[in-house]
Order: sequence, then C-alpha cells, then structure tokens
Amino acid sequence: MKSLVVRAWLLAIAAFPAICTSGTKIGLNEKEYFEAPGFSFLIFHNNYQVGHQGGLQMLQNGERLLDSGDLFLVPKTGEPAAELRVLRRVADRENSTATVFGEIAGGPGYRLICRTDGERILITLRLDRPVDWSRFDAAGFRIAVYPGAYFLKSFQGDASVGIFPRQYTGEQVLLRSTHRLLIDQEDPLRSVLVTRSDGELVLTDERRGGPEDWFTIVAPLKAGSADTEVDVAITPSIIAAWRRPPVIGISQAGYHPSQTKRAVLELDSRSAPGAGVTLYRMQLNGGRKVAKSGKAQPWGQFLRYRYEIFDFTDVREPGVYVIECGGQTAGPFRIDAAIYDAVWKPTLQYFLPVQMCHVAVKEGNRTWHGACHLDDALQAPEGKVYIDGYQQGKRETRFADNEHIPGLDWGGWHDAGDHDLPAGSIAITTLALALAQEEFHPNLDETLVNRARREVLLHVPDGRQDLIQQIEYGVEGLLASFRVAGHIFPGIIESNTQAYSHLGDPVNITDNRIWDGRSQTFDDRWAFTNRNTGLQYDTVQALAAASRVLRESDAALASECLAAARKLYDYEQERPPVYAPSSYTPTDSGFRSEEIAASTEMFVTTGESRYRDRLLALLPELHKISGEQFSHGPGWTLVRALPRIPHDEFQSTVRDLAKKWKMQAEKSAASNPYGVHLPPGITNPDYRLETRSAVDSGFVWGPGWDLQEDALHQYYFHKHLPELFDSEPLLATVNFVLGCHPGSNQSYVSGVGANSAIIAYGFNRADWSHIPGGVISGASLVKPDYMELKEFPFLWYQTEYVIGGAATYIFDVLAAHTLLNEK
Ligand SMILES: [Ca+2]
Ligand SMILES: [Ca+2]
Ligand SMILES: [Ca+2]
Repeated sequence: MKSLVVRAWLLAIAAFPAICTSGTKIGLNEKEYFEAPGFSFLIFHNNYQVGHQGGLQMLQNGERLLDSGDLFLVPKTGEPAAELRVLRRVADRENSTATVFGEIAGGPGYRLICRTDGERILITLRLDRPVDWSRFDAAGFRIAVYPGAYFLKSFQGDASVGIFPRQYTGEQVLLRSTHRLLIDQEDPLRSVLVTRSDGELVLTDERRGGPEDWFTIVAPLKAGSADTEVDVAITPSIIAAWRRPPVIGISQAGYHPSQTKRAVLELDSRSAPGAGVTLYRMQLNGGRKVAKSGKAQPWGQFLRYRYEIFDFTDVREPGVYVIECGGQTAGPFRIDAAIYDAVWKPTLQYFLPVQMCHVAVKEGNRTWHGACHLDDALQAPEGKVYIDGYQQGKRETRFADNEHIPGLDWGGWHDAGDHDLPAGSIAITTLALALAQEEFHPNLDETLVNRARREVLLHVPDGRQDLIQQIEYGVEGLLASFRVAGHIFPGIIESNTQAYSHLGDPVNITDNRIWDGRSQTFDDRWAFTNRNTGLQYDTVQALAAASRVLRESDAALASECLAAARKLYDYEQERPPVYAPSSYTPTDSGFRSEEIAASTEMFVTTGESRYRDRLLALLPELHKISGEQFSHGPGWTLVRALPRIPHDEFQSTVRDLAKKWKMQAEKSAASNPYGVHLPPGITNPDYRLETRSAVDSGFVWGPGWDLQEDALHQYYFHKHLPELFDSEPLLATVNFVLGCHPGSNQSYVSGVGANSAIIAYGFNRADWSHIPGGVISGASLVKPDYMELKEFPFLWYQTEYVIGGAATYIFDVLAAHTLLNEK
C-alpha cells in the first residue's frame, strides 16, 4: 500500500542519522525473537530457506529485508551439497541470547549465537571443527538481502561504493569490504549497517541463473584456514517515532448495497484506540461528500497488530466511494447491486484459457503462448521418485518405461506457475466449474476454442459458452488417461528439472515432436500413472457433475463422462483401496471421504439406488469424524442429498455433523477480525506456543485458496441447511480475497479492484507481470506473528496462481452475486 503518511514523514526525518538509539533498545522477547520498535529479528522461527523464508530473518519498519541467515558451504565440483539440519533453539532472555544448534548432515555441529547490545544484533557462527577444505571451496556466514527493497539503492564499503542493479550485470561480486557495509543510507526505513572486525564482507548478486534469486551479504571463513568462528554485527535502523501506516481492509471491488460492509483496520499496536475514519462518496460535480465519518470500534489483537472495525453497512446509496484513515486512502470502490457482475469474468476470459495446455492462446496481436507439449507423454520409469511430489511405483499400464502413451495431447490446464498437468487439481477445478455452471448459469462467450487448429482466441466469441468450454477442457484432460488405460493418471510433468524450471513461453519447453525415432531429442514429458483410489473417486465426482451440465451442449461427451464415472466407481468398488503417493493425489482420510462424496455425487446424478445403498452402508464411517473433517471432506456433498434420501439415520448423521461443524465454524470465524475460517496454522494459539519452544520447519502458504474452497462448501451448507448456516462466511471470504485481509489490502485477483496483484507468480513472472483474473493465495504467515504479502514475483507461497483457486473464486463470486440479489 502506498503511503501518504510515510512519504510526508520521510521528509520530516530526512535529517535524522540513520541509526537512532534513545528508547529503542533491542531485547529478546517471550516469543524468542529480538525486538525493538518497528524491528524484529527472528531466530529460525521459519525454516523454508528454499523459498527465502526462514533462518535468521530481519523485519525493519514493517518490511522483511534480510532472510535466510545461516551457515553456508559451497562444495567443490563433484562433491555433494552439504545438507544442514537445524536441531533446536535455546533462548536465554536474561542474557539476551538465542542460540541455534545445527549440524552438517553426517558431519560436525555448528551454532549460531545471536546476542544484542541493545543497538546491534551480534551473530557468532561457531563450527565444532574446522571446515574440511578438501570438500568445500567456500564456507562462512551468509544472509540474503530482499532485492525488491533495494533495486537502485546505494551500498557503501571501506574501499568502494555502488548501486544495486535492477538486472543482473554479469558481476556476481558487487563489493568487498574489510569492516563495514552500509546499504541504502538514503532511506532511513530500510538502511542497514553490517560490520565485521575479523574478516571480509562480500556483497553478491546471485541472479546469474535467473531473476528469482536475491542479493547476499557473505562473511566467509578464510579458505584453507583452521578458523571456526565468524562474528558479524547488524545495526538496524530503529526509529522510535515510526508507526506502521494503517491498512484499510476493504473489498477493492466494493459492496452490494444490502450486504454487511466492514472496513477492517490493521493498526500499529502502539497506536491510540479509536481510529478516525471517513467514507466519501464521489460527486459528479467534482466534489466529494462525507457518507459516513467516525471512530472505528476496537476488535482486539490478532498476531502482531491491533484491529478495529469501521462498519458502514448503513451506507447503501449506489456510487463510487473512497475511504480514509490515518493518512491512508483506499479505493475507489463501488457500492452497487451489480458489484459482482463483472469481477469473475477476467478469470474465465483470461486466466483459464491462458492456462490451457496443448493449444496456442492468442489475444489480438499478442500470443500468450504457443501450442505446447504436443509430444505428451512418455510412461515415467518404474520406481522414479521425482520433483514436485511426483512418484512412479510399479507399472500398471501396458506401456514400457519411456514409451509414448498416445492421446495425452489434448485437454488440461497448466496448474500454476509451473506447467505440469496434475489430475487431482484438474478434477477439483472441473468440479468447481461444473457446480458454478449448474448453480448460477453465468452467460459469457468471449473466447473461441478451435480444436483442429489447436488455437484459442481471447475476445473472439464462437457461439459457445466459455464456462462450458473450460469444463470440457478439464474433462478431456481427465478422460485422456482413462481412455488409454482405464484409470486416471496422477499427472504429467517435464522430464528434466531445467525444463521444469522454464520461464517464458511454454511452447519452447519441448520440441513438440514425439520421441519415437523421428525426434532424436529426449525432451518429452513423463506421465506418472499409478492408480490412487482417492483420485479415482475425486474424478468420479468431477465427471458426474460435468455430465449433468454438458448434456445440453455436447450429449456425447456428457454420456462419456457418466459412463467413465460409472466404470471408475465400479473399478474401485471391486478392489481394495490403494493410495499410491504422487503429486496432488489424496492420502487416506481414514473414513473413506472420497468414496462417500463420489457415492453421493453418483446418486445425485443418476438417482440409482445402488449408489444410495453404498452411501448408507458407509454411514458408520461418518460417526467417527469431526465437524472440520465433515466440512473439509464430503459434508457439502452430503447436504445436497438431504432432500432426496429420507432415511432416518442418514438425516440424523448428516444434520448432527453439520451442527458440530457450525460450532467449530463460529469459533473459527471469531478467531480473526475478518470473520473467515482461517486455517489453524495461522490462528491456533497452541501452534504458536509450540514454535516458542522449538525450532519449527513447518511452513504456511497464504490461506486464500483454502478459504475459497471453504466458501464453496459454506454455500451448500447455507443452501440446504439455512436454519443453521447464514451466508456471512461466504461473503466475508469474497471480501477477504478482494482486499479485506491482513498484511495489505491488495485484491488477490489480478486486475480486479483499484489495488490488485498485478505482479504475480504466473508463467510470465520473469517479466514482473500478471495474468488477468489469476488468483493468488495471498498474504502468508512469517511465524510467529507477521502476515506478509510482498510485491515480488518469485514468492510462490504468496503470489502463485493455481487453477483450483481460479475455479473456486468464480464459484464464490457468482454465489455472492446470486445470494445478494435474491434478498
Ligand atoms: Ca506443479
Ligand atoms: Ca466461447
Ligand atoms: Ca519431444
């Protein structure tokens, strides 16, 4: 959020020295991190360094600037990489010392001893034994510098100075200094001084291999020496007067006149209660009128900030509004009964077509990507344990290792910022799209799909409903493996890691010619082909739902969907369940969750008693589950069968579980100021207690997609059990996704809302760009208490798009539109 206050305030303190001291002493707090006003230094509260989120981390004046501070070891050519294991953290608050104990796997131990003198963080890296220089070229202490904050900012050392380059220049070493390294002196909020008395400091640019890497500050051990210790001091820029500007959490799209409207203010914990808020309605004559003004109501503390609510539900007049608080402005946004008319369309007009594999996608003069992966795919070799979660066990198809499997070159979407085709994701996406079609019948024809030319043209109507065409493309992706092998393959992915990490047009990933003697290049993708019972049932559910909505547009495809669903269902009924591990495939829920959902969906689709009988036989499985398992699992499917199965035990089982879930749901909604069902990883205080006493390598993604899926479930709970469930959690989730969430007020939907994620982790991320309508997972938790959404296109746990998140977003927005306009 751009801040008027910060800019004005920066002018006021421009004359300050970068480093202030009075009333700003650093101490070690009860959460076992170092803290001073506006400053936090985390000690392995996170350990996801592959994503630059863990190790020693420094937050300064509202921003995470340094990360992944740890021992580093550069192996000699041919030597294996050293695996570091962090074992525990010991905090000694009396002496303001936190020590992390780690080990080099199969080798000696090491310690990172972090202390403070009140003004600096003093880090000692101590190895139990000298480095084995026969194995390593370099070793020492290293900490990464967040590039997004420092592009074109200064750095200064003893002998030289420079400017952080925007792009990689060919020079990996930016600076060598013997004692001092001062970065970004010109910006007091981001200025940091690093010092070392006993050796060299090196500033490097690690982006030689691609733009996603960071700058680093390195304090190397002298190569070949018997040294075992490195001491580094970090002097942050602590400014007692600094206050984090308020975040005005609103839906960037706006509000329906009749809905609850709450601006959720995220405030510095030291700010005075009762923030003044003014809501303005813009006037055609050029002025603006106060629509509502007053003090916000305290909500309380959540994670690191204090929250207040400004409720303007009573403002109903249609128009364009802006809202102001503490020098911040949010908007413009609309209040209008048609507010949700258009906000789902970019996702169907752009994002889903752009994710389509095996076709060229064009928009006017622009080619989004060429017709890619036309050589799909080879049978993955038996026993292959692979990247991105894919695994091939025993071969279950008639195809030999690396033999081409025909028919896999049509259908399916690239799941995310990578290009694999995971059936699990394709199934849930197809299901959510089919349900959206069935419930809401949106009307949109802006896209042409031409199979013969393998061409998709945006903004060119072809007389066919776009949502139907996307459902068909999902169905084709699922049916492809069924047609050739009789079961569903978990997925297809690039057969080497360089191809997997490709940035740019995916048409260039393979040569698009089958590796069968005609093409000599082994670059075709692998299909991972083991049967997984949960995936089979998930696909049954998706195909059954699709068969209902495709009947009008393509009766033959609809019949094939239903026939395939029946066969897959029977196949699983006749065999013991198998949960072969692979990417995006279910693990055993312990209560036949997918089988229950599939039986219900087949009954809802066909009305045949055999599916109902199987469902009733499975009822005892439901007696042992929690309300959360019910809601996250088959509950929303089961409630749709309530009107059609007047069976006492079925009715009481489902209704009792729904009541259990309602109690948990209410607690969950009350656990945070946004009224949404945030996952326990973020809200559960026990979880946070746990991280206080142990080094935690668990990792939390932004929760947006989980919430969207939950909102789809809540729609059906509300629809079928309105006496228990209202529509507020669904509407709150739509607002959350559109900007009313912690960390920032950016809409998670690219191109939707005045402030949205227009730099994101799509396949065009290297261009710092976005795909309109793509939906990111959003602000993620930097444990223990900091929600963050960085404007950096390479943090997949915050800004990646997935197809499932696109489908549930379309569903949720159409649901909100329908519910609010029914009232
Ligand atoms: Ca993937
Ligand atoms: Ca169309
Ligand atoms: Ca090829």
